[in-house]
Amino acid sequence: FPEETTMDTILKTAKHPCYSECAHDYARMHIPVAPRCNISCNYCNRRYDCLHESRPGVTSEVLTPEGAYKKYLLVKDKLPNLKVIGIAGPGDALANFEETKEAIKLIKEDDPELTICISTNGLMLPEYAQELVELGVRHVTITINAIDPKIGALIYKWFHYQGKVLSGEEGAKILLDNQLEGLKFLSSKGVLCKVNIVMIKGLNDHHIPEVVNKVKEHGAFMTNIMPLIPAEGSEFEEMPLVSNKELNELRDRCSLDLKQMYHCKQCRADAIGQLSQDISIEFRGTKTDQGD
Ligand code: CLF
Ligand code: SF4
Repeated sequence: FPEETTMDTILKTAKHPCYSECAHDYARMHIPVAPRCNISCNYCNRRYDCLHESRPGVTSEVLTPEGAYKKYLLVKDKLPNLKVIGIAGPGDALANFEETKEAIKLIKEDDPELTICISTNGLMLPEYAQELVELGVRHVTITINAIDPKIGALIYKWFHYQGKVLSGEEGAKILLDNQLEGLKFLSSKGVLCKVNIVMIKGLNDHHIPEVVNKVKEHGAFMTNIMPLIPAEGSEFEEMPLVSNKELNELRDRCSLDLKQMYHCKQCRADAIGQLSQDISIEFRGTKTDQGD
C-alpha cells in the first residue's frame, strides 16, 4: 500500500471485489452517468442498447445523477452485500465531471461508508484529481495502454483537450503525461490506483512489461492486463484475439514486478452484483430516470 493510505482505505479494499480477489462475495454497482468521452480509442464502440453483451462501454441506459441515485436506492435494498459504487462510463468519468461529482455526492450523503470507485482514461486527471480526493474517492482506475507516444498514436485516433482536437504522437504524449501526473498525485494522497492495460497483439503486447514498470514507479497499486475485445464496428474489429494462455503468461511475468489482477470480467458500464454474476438485467428500465 502507498505510504499515505489510511487504515480505513485498507479495510475497504479488502471488501472491493476488483482490488481483492477474496472479496468475491461483495457486490459492486456501476452507475452509467458518464456518456461522453474526450478521446477516441481504436477499440471502442460504445453502444447504448445492447442487452446481452458484456464489455466495458456497453450500457442499456444513461442515467442522470438523480436517476442513478434512485436506482442505487432500489439496488441497495436488494443487495445487502453492496460495497462499491463504480463510475465506469459508458464514456469517461472525468469527461462528465459534473455528473460524476453530483452522483458521488448524492450517494455519499446516503451512505458515507460505501467505496466509490472511478475509472478514467486519465486525460483530465491533472485538473480533477484533487477534487476526487476531496470527494472521498480512494480507488481510481486509469487505463494506460502505452508509455511510448509512438505506440499510443496507433491506439488512439483523436483527443479533445483544452478546446483543441489533437491526434497522433502529439495527443498521445499529452495523454500519457496527464495519466502519469495524475497517477503520481493520487498515489501520493493515499489513493489506490489500479492501471488497466488492454493487451493488443502485435501492437503493445511486447511493450506491456515496460508499462507496468513505469506505472509502478509512479505509485500504481496493481495492474489489470485485459485482452482486446475486437468490437464490431470499431477500428480494431479485425485485430487478432489474445488467448488466455498468452494473457496469463504476460500477467505472470508482470506479477514479478507488481500485483496483477487475474479475475477481471470486463464489465458493462451498468453492471450490478458480484463480479461472477451480473444481475443488472433485473434493474433495467425501472423508470428511475428523468424524475418521472
Ligand atoms: Fe467497477 Fe472498475 Fe471499480 Fe471494479 S470494474 S470501476 S475497479 S468497481 Fe473490475 Fe469490472 Fe474488471 Fe473493471 S471486473 S472491468 S476491473
Ligand atoms: Fe471508449 Fe473508454 Fe476509450 Fe473513451 S476512453 S474512447 S469510452 S474505450
